[in-house]
Amino acid sequence: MTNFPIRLGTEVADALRDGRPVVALESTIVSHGLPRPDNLRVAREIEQAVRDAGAVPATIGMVGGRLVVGLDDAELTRLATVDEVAKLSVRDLAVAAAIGADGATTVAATSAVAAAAGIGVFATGGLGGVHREAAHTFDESADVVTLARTPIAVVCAGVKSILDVGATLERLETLGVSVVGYRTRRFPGFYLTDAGFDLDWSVDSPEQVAEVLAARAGHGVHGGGLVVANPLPVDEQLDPALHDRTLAEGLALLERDGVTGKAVTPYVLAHFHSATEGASLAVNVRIILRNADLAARIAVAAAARTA
Ligand code: PSU
Ligand code: MN
Repeated sequence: MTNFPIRLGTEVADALRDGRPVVALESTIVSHGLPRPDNLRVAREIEQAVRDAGAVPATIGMVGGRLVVGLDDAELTRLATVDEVAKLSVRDLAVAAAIGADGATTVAATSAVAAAAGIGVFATGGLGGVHREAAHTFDESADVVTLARTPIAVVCAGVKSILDVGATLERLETLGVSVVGYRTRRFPGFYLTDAGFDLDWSVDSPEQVAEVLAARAGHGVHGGGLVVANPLPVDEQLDPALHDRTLAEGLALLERDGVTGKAVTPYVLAHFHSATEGASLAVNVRIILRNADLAARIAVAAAARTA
């Protein structure tokens, strides 16, 4: 079976071999989270933000059944523009590989694949989590349970504000996922600077995050993930009134159209992007670029410790 091994992009393979900083990036944001044609441009900008901060970007996805860590530009373009790109969580990876599918990896799948490839830092927009109707629907993103067992630092602007943020934080606590605020003791709400929940811990610098990662490796106790919650500055967030209105509409449409399963998140995000006439898209892009920059600086600090 030639399809099964993970293929490392050349630049990523070289960097990992030499102990240079690498940042994993997901592809579901590109294929399902951002509207075309902005998605491809933004995917390239995210990679550039990682490079500008001194690390090598490794965008992860599946092309023709082959898992790739460090998609090249043609592969990135394919995942951004082809219609038949599956949204792949961890459970989908082997099936999609066997079938020879094209697929984009979620936070869960990207984390698992990145860790398997030896990458310790990952940047995304907002984590998946517990959905608001989860008490009835049981809809909780596999991002949560995967982070419980995957040793990776994920830089994000909290969890998506379309979710039940409090319930998600409780689940992260139960499952033993570490959560630190980056220069804040308040958990961010993705489009919004503050989701309304306190955090126990705050870190001040990329070096301090690298210190946390080194301490965990040194203790050998904790095999799970570290969430580094990086809020947008208040003056860059989506207008809270517009946010709340759009979210209420989006949730009502979800109900009306009977959307369930993995279609839920892309559906609500697409509603935001069209209903806010691009305002949420601009905010979403800023979130990802800021997280890519911070993740790269963390990877640089972590690589400097081991050099
Ligand atoms: N963050 C974004 N945009 C996205 C996502 C996260 O800014 O599109 C994606 C991630 O890939 C995340 C997924 O893992 O949404 C969560 O989907 P679900 O709720 O079906 O697990
Ligand atoms: Mn779900």
